[in-house]
Amino acid sequence: MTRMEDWHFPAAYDQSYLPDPLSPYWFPHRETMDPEERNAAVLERLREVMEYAYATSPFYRRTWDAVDLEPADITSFEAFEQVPVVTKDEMRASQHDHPPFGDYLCVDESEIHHIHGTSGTTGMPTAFAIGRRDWQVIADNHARILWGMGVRPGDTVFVAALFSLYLGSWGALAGAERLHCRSLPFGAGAQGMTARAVTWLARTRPKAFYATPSYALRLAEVAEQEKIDPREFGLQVMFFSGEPGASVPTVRRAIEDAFGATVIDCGTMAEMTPFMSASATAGTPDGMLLWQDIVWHEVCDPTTFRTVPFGAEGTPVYTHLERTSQPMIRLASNDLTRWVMEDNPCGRTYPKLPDGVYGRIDDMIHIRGENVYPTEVDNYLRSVEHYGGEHRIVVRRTGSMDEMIVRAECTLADGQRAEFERRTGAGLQSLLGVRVTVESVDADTLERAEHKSRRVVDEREHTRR
Ligand code: 8LE
Repeated sequence: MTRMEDWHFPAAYDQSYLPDPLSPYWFPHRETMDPEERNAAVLERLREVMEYAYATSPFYRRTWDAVDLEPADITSFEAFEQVPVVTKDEMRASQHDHPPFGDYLCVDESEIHHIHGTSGTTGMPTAFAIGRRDWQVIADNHARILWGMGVRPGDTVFVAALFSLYLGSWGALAGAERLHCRSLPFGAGAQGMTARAVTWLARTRPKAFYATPSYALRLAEVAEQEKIDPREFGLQVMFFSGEPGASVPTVRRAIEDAFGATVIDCGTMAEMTPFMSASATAGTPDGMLLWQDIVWHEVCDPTTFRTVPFGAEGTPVYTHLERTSQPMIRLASNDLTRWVMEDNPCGRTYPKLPDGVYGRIDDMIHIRGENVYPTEVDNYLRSVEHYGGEHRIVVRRTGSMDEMIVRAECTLADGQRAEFERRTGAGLQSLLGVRVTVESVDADTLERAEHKSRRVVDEREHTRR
């Protein structure tokens, strides 16, 4: 085995390194090696990361002592799958008892370089503390993944996401900077900013663009209102994280058609930064590859947290291989996906999520014995003629019956919508297996998301978990 490029724990990358300009890979060996050989190296690394966490974190020590587990026991992936998963509630409890960063910080507070967090709109926010050296490693990892998307030194990268507690924008920026790009940290979310983004995109004609998928669609609408064709921005690569969309077929097509660019899906969770470790590439633009030598991604049964076979559906569970500050070891995502192992056209030997991450387990709507993913409704509506681009899903109980109402924007005049409502309702019903009442509203009347969309209004809250 040739040595895996810069494979150490703690990780440290040569800050002057850039690949051969003609190589599609940042680290040719790490990316294309025999996956069994890579897995063997990862298994050793998992033990190393666990030894580090056991020595530096009362949180992990407590959790593992309780089940009689020691890092040295991790001699197989089967053993690793028995390591208890970490939940968001446990992290919140740890931060409550050991404010502000919890007793899984693992580095001295003087090492902290950035503090981020959850938006905290529901419940207590979680604080993310990232060490100085880790930040550099994150930048290296993201630069490597951006290289895989076809972004090169000197390219302009336009970041159109919130610069605040949200890690998405900062992570994309750190990668672009390390890749020696021209970074344009435009941001998002302030009054009038979307119209200004249109102006700046038209003036600077960036090669690459980062946002949430919802926001890209919003931007396309605003550009059209400003009488500018988004194709004039000249974007070539648009990469997205934060929510399902880039792998939802009709959403992906709508973005591709509006901007004329390649759409790349990426993203795990903010806690898992380098969150771009699940990402498509220029040569394999569909779905997301799991860059297993950066973060170890498992797709697991959501009750036993054992991995499911390739081909099956499950929930992602993530483990950092290179973080020393707040390393996550088997973090449960509560998301849903399906994974496969096949030959990737780009030559990388990573497993793949062919349909991306299609939703969160707790966002799934349980109605009359059926499970409905909000993304299925989104995907369907975008294929319907005269759909106005935004909708809400309302679930309510009338008497003993649950009913689902889809409030959908329609571009037809008021008197001509009965057929749209009937046809769309019938289409949704045959797709989802539940009766759906469609109520149309005027186009451009429902609020658009500047960050992540929240379209479900469940009025039966007591029946949800
Ligand atoms: C489907 C990954 C990042 C920084 O962009 C982010 O949004 O992190 P955050 O705020 O911790 O939210 C993580 C959750 O967003 C995931 O658990 C998943 O439900 C959703 N998510 C993020 N990226 C994607 C995604 N869902 N596809 C994605 N590409």
